[in-house]
Amino acid sequence: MKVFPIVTALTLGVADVSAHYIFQQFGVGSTKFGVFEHIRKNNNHNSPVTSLSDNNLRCNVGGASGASTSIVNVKAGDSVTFYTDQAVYHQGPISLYMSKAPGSVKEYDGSGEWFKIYDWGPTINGGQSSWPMRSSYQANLPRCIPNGEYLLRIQSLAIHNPGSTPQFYISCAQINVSGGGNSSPSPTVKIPGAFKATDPGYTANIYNNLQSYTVPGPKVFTC
Ligand SMILES: *[C@@H]1O[C@H](CO)[C@@H](O)[C@H](O)[C@H]1NC(C)=O
Ligand SMILES: [Cu+2]
Repeated sequence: MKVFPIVTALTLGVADVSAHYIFQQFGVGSTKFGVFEHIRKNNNHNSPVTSLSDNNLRCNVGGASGASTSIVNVKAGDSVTFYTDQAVYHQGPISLYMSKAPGSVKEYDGSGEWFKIYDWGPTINGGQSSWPMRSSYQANLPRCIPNGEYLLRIQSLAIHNPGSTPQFYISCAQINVSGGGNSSPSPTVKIPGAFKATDPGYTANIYNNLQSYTVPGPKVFTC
């Protein structure tokens, strides 16, 4: 959490206080779409989600449905990008997950199975770690996933305060995949449920001679 001095908070105005970075724009190939055009809008000023049993871990607070969020057509294998309003400034891993909607993704609450398609972890050198803190995160969708509507979820797990509860910063995009294959992506997990308080990548002290790091959650699915 970033603590603003009172004067700053008053100057910004209560309605606009947004203390944290948020993944608010989606892109496909070289096209960058509008703010919250294909990403479900949160309603919590993007304070982090911190409970490992909170359904808001799926698509953030306010993101349980996407009735007013557009769906973007993509091809399996396409390059996709999440853009933030300001660069990520808390250390920790960034991951991408997908979950296929049983019907229209606009109504899907993310209660089904999720698989992971990408991790951005640290670079570790001599006990020191550096983390991928950027304003955009680009990856390619797997080519073999079944066609259909999906939630595509990005997660920044902030572990910058060892000894304090880690924080999740999350957004979900609504995508419609075509040109895919017949794979059954695995392993799958439920969210919440995928992250445990005992995960080494959740409890790690990143400042204390870090030698290795395992990003929490399932293994990344590859075709
Ligand atoms: C998803 O893509 C398929 C194949 O292009 C198309 O037929 C269908 O209408 C699309 N669905 C939505 C919700 O855009
Ligand atoms: Cu913070």
